[in-house]
Amino acid sequence: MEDQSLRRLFCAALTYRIPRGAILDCPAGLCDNTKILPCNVQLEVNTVSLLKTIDSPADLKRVPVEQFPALAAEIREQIIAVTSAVGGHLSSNLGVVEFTLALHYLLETPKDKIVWDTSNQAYAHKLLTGRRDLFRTLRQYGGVSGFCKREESIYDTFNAGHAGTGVSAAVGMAMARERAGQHHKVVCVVGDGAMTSGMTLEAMQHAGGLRKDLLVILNDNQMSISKSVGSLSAYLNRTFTGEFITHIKEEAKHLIQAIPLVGGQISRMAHRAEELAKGLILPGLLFEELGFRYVGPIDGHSFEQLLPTLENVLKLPGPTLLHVITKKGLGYEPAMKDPVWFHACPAFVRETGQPIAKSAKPSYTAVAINTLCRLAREDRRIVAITAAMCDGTGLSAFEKEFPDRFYDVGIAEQHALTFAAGLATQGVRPVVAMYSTFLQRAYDQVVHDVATQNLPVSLFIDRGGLVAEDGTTHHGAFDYAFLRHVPNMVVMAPKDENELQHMVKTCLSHEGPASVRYSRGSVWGVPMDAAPTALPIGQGELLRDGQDVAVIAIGITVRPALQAAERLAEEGISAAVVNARFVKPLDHALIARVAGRVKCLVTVEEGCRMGGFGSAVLESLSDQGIGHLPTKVIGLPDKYIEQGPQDLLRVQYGLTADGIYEEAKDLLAKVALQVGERV
Ligand SMILES: Cc1ncc(C[n+]2csc(CCOP(=O)(O)OP(=O)(O)O)c2C)c(N)n1
Repeated sequence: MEDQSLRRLFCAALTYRIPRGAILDCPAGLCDNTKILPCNVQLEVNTVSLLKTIDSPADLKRVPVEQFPALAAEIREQIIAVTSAVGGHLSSNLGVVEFTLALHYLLETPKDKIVWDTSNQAYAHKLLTGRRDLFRTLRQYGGVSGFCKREESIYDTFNAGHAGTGVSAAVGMAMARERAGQHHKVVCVVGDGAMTSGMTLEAMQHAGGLRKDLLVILNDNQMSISKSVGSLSAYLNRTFTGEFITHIKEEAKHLIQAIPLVGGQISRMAHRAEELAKGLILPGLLFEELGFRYVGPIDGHSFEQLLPTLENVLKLPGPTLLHVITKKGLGYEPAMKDPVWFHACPAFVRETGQPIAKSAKPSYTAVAINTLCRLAREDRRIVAITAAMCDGTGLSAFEKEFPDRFYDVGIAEQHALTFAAGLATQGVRPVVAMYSTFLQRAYDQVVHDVATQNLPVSLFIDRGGLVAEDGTTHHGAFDYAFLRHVPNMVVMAPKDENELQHMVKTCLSHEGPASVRYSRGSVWGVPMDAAPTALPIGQGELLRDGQDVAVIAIGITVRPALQAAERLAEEGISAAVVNARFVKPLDHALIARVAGRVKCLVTVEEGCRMGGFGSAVLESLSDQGIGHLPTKVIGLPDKYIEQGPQDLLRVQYGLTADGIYEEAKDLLAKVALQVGERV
């Protein structure tokens, strides 16, 4: 067969090995010689490769269906090899290989649209849609994104990274199709975790009312990152435990006993009840009530079930929900055993599943949550809330110690904040630990529910600033800017882990809303004070005095600011360094005092420049009549920041000691020039 010989041609044994610290060309041509693989990993491609024959979904259609299991195995192999080298969302991706193949086999993409909710599970999709050879650059600077990106491929229909946006986007695409009089399919794949998010439910009920053709595939692996929580996931889970089915059978048995002599008929009823319980009542009823035709559940790893079912449901008119059961981590033993760790894991040793690099120092996350636990031991009013990020936010430690004071609300950031506000009205001291990027979704709840009422809700903003490989959708770039203008809000960021423990205490001692923002990664390793102490609200600290230039820094940027000042001092330039501690309330008096002594100012923040900390300093200078002082604001520019190692991105955006030093020198040179011109 021609196909086969073609395949054999492609299947020349190919093994590429990438040595430790290999220097490879940046795949996107964005930079020269980027070090893109951090460790000694061997990427072995199957010697007989089906995958190598697939450059687009059109090629997949030529693969005989009997070979799909072999192809699925090869895709898994690739995903495991690359993820073990660079980290990534392993368990979710291993769970969707079969139905990704089935979808691309049956649909006419890119004419037909697949929307991947969150899109952390789109690796197989990427491998099948022309990104196979670049896949080894996954999540690296200039490389393939770990999420869907329209700018990366025409097969990526919608950019994502945050959960719960998929169905909304798909409904929009379906309505655009109707408006244009077109007839292609629109399919959205959404996980059972994301299904519980408010946005998904809003979109489902909208779609149900519109009654236009749309297929939603519920990828039910019974896991969000951790175990799915809440009544909806309990509703879905009952299918598997069989509890509900057993209950129905029991009821039917009672019925038989209650009505003698009609056993045959009743046993048929019992059977029907079981059928209903399996196929319609449970879990379909909820979706049917939302206006969706419910089909399933089916085995998401069985091509025998997937292919005919999908083929049929794709022909059904109106909104349809296909319920597919999958197993997270399938095909890699360690990921099956620990799907939570492998949900989004760093590079690991393939043979053992152990992380390649372990930091000897704790993370900022751990310091914040350890301090919280310490304070919670003394104050019974303290409770902690996460929105489906129990491990990521470190709150698993709090849950372990205080299980009845811990709430995982699911992927429901908006609810998390208003829930906290409700608790706070009743004298409880809630702490919401959330990544900066996900807090964006709860902006109105901070403004409207927490801050208007000046409620003592503490926000522990994790992953503030650059987060590295997750890239654009996950950098915590905006929190300073979107919190500092909220009345009543206290906005803090510590210079180191010792100050972090004090800020945790400050948050919990403050009788109003307060936030503390910390970075992803390991702490500096400074000595820790014996006990956390509340800081005076709105008081910064002058770390070093100077007469030429003052660097006013916040959070993680204070240390490089100090290093820059040392370098400047070596050249005879006297630089003051202020640790602002508070973005709000700002220490206006300290800023004025320092500004009065120097020729120019530099502000530094690992956040967006527009409206952020530097803007706050400029406003303060202006308000105090010293707006004429030449000032340079260092921070993230007005664009979405790409993926890449934190260190590399910090260099790129001038957030290192060198970057601050250069800007200070540059500004001083400009000032000198102006003075010279005036003279
Ligand atoms: C708004 C938002 N909150 C939290 C997250 C973090 N997060 C990423 S994937 C995920 C779990 C998604 O679970 P599910 O939808 O079931 O998909 P699975 O990964 O299990 O396939 C979470 C909570 C996110 N991406 N977006």
